[in-house]
Amino acid sequence: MKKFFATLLAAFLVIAAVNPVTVKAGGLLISPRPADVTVYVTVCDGDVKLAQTAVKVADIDEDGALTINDALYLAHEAEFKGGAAAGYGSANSTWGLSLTKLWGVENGGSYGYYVNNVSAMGLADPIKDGDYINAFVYTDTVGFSDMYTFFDVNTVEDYNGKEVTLTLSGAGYDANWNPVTVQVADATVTVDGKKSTFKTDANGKVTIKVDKKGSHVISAVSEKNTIVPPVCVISAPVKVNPPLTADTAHTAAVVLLLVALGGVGICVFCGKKVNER
Ligand SMILES: [Ca+2]
Repeated sequence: MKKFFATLLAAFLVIAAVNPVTVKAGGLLISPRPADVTVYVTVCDGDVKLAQTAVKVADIDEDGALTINDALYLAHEAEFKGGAAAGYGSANSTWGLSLTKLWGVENGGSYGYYVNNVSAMGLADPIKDGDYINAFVYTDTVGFSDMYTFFDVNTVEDYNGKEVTLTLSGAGYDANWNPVTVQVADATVTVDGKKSTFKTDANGKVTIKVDKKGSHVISAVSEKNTIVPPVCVISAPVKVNPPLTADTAHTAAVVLLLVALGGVGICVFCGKKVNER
């Protein structure tokens, strides 16, 4: 009976954990925990250092919000050799919270970061579940000619080895320095860092086909422009075991029963033989 109540309590706690509700306890209102926020962090320094790494964000800097700073810190903590202490730095400056080190590079503050391919205002910008955060080190720290580029899709799931068409765009400026999106032509697609034969056309479009199985990081390089590598991750179909139907469950139960009965039969038979000796 004790075990029954313990199981019941455990089940209740599990249900309470997955369904947080505001409850009253001793006259106090206990608010539900905020929902988990997972974002996908990409870091580039000339090439792709980190490709859409999933980061479960926590308020690391204790400013009361989940921000780009928290996500980048945690991405380094998880993936950079030596953790965030070795590879990441941010500090308050005239322009607010700013990057001082990205992927181990300290270049006096020449970094860029985008959320869902839109330039962020600052490191303290709030983020939400499912956001894609792309941070990069400027390779041209004199003219800042590095153009942020991105594909029209972040991921291609269940990739079956067939052709996929991607469009490569870049963040540019018009004559009045207003931000505009431009097509990136003549860029060579890379697969896991290696150049392919696929090139973007005048409209930034390219149709690719990857023969190798598994997941791959699709990016691009350009001989014409200095571009921040875009990232699209394609992943192979996930094998899922067929669900257990009533029929298969019934068959499995019958087989198990027969095996068990067979075992009992052998034991009885052997026991009898031993007794006969
Ligand atoms: Ca924070």
